Amino acid sequence: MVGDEFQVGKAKVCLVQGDITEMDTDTIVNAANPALTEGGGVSGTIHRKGGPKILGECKCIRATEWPDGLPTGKAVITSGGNLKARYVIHTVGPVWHGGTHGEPELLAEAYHNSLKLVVSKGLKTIAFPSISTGAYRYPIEKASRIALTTVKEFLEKEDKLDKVVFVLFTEHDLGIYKEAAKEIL
Ligand code: AR6
Repeated sequence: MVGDEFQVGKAKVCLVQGDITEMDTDTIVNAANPALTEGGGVSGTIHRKGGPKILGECKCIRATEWPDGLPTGKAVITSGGNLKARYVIHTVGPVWHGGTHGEPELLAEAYHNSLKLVVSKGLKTIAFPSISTGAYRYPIEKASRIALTTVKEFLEKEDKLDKVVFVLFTEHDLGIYKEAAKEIL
């Protein structure tokens, strides 16, 4: 471990504070809504900075693959439009309803399905925001543990990824992920 960088299997797991739309990883992950519309939060910024190409591809995916909306926990991929990242993976995290409505499993699925998708496309580096911990109100202490555990378990079995970055928007959120990472990674 060097600073906020951890080695898990063949990959590095990094924890950084910042804006995910500035990342130059192969792909960044969007905390999307089932309709795959612009929305607010990280999604709003991705669409605003990435330009209309991303939304156009999202509309096409909705129409052809998920006419009733992307179910919670699933993930799809579009190009990165004007972003530095070449691709955006759109996944829907669970809305927090107290934790007894399958939220932990669904949050783990959102991370797991994003990782599976990036590997299936032959991509090597991925950056995640803290899915569900904004508008969807998932408590970040709990969510950070699920995020890190899911990534760790995936990387222990899968050796095709080089780097997984968690981009936390605030210093406070970064601190919570760092504490969880000390124990988990
Ligand atoms: N870079 C990194 N993290 C960010 C950024 C950014 N540019 N902007 C916000 N965050 P949220 P959710 C953090 O609400 O909870 C949308 O409207 C933010 O501080 O973006 O999964 C969608 O359309 C928080 O820690 O996603 C959905 O309707 C984290 O990203 C809904 O919100 C997630 O916050 C999804 O809610």
